[in-house]
Amino acid sequence: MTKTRTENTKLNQWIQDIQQLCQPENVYICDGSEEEYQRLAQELVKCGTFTKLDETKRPNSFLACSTPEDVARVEESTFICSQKENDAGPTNNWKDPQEMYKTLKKFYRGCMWGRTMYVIPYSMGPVGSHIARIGVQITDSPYVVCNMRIMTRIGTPVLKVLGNNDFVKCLHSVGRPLEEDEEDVPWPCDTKNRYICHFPEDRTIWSYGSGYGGNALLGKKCFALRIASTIARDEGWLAEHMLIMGITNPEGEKKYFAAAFPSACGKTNLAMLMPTLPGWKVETVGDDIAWMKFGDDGRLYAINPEAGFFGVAPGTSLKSNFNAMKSMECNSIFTNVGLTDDGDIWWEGMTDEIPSHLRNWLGHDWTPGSEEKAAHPNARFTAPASQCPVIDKDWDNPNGVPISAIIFGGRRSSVVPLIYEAFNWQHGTFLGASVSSETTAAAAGAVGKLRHDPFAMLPFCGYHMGDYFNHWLTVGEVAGRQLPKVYYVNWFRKNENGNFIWPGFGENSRVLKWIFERANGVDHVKETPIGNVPAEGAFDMTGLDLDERTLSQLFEVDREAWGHEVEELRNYFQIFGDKLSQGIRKELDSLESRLKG
Ligand code: SAT
Ligand code: MN
Repeated sequence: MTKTRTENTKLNQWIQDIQQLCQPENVYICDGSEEEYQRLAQELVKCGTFTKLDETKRPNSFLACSTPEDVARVEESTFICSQKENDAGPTNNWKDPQEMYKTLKKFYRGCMWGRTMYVIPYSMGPVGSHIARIGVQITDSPYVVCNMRIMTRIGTPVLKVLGNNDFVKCLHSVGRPLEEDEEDVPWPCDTKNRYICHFPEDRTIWSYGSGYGGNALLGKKCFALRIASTIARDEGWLAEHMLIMGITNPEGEKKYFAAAFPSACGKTNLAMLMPTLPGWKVETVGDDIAWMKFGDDGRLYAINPEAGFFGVAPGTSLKSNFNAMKSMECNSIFTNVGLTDDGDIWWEGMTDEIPSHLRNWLGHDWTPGSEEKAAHPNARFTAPASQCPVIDKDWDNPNGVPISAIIFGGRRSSVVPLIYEAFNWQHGTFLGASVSSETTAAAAGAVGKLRHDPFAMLPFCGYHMGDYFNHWLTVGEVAGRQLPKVYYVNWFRKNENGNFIWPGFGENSRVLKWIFERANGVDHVKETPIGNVPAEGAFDMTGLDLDERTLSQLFEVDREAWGHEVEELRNYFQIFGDKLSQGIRKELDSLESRLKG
């Protein structure tokens, strides 16, 4: 008999309650061991969810392909169920918690028939770190268990640290009960009834119907961002959609930056960047989420609450992200990519040489020129962070790393220059609030449409976004804090012919260099109405072959275009009503008058 109870009274009660509600065939508490992972992976191979990749090409790695309807986060089915509607705010879908519990209970009743109910104790952040938090996910998806084992720290050591304390309750079901003797499908889900629900006051997540990414791996967006952002508000810290990177200059001096970009805008690439500038080095702490707290010394310290990368596969290559490719050489899970004839994986942009034949993510024969894609545009790799060749030596440090700069950015084909710097924290908060980006395949819906995405947190903020801006302002008001400088970057500006004007990737180290030098107080800026840009000659362009016109376009601030931007923002900010902080209003007004000045 495997153990179905723990030493935590509340957890035992909860397991019992959910068992009664969902009526699984078995209950299993995950210990997090390698042996357990292998066993589950074998079962997944048996039922057709996993294809084992060739052991010599991609050791201990698997491919899973979802149904075509379950391929990304579903924002329209994502709900914040706070007691008061106004606490969810205008950017979230709200539902009354009691109503939602009632609705969902109907779906959950008997939803795990014929399945095993897995209980995954997990820590977001190094086990035992004062910044880390513990959650327990119940799920009927062994695919989710395997992914959670890579993405978080799971199992017995977590239960030990948890003791009899509280935890974030995360319930997940794919919503596909099995009748007696019914054979399972490779990707069980219930796409007609998907609900990703957050109950911030109860520190509870209930997710139903989807097995994909952020809908199902509840430690990631649901806990580490939506629930954690509400905890952070209550406790005075920050839970952010940010990568964390260490950067070292040729003299050996090191700093850490955190950077927020919307999903699929290159956070993973930036976090693992290989600088083209000689002597500079980038090391990775995290590629998606940062939890940050001010230390007693007044500095801001960040941990990566995750333990793995869940990165976008298409476009990732040895050229575009060498370190990501190395991270997924073994012990990885691939979802919705192509399977080559020799048992390895492939996606658009992975290699210059295109396989002459493969099985695509839909399970169809694929040859170059096929109408279908080899991989879904939101196909993902799940790889252990520890396998990243440039993982920072302090990535696992329970005390976190000190942050010297915060960078915001998005995909903007026009208007926004390569880089500019906020005048101060309040202005920086305004820059975060004004992030907008062209949409990507990370969420279901149209791609390439401009949408406001404040702090890159639009789909991830667990409470009223107006209160969230205010929280940022308040955090900066406490005396004695050394506030990081704030930046806004845009790698994606295009010229009149529709071509990117900035080479990006490793060349982005030039931008990082300027930020690094600014953090050291080097004073070479030019003030513009929107913020400081590098002064003439202050930005390292050595060895870059860019024409004069492009150079001037990179840092160009077009007053007329920015005038429209201000109008647009003023219009957008109206949705926050009374909750829009004075500080943000003031910054918008000042920007407008500087543009006119
Ligand atoms: O939320 S996911 O983990 O599926 C990916 C993302 O949107 O960044
Ligand atoms: Mn993300």
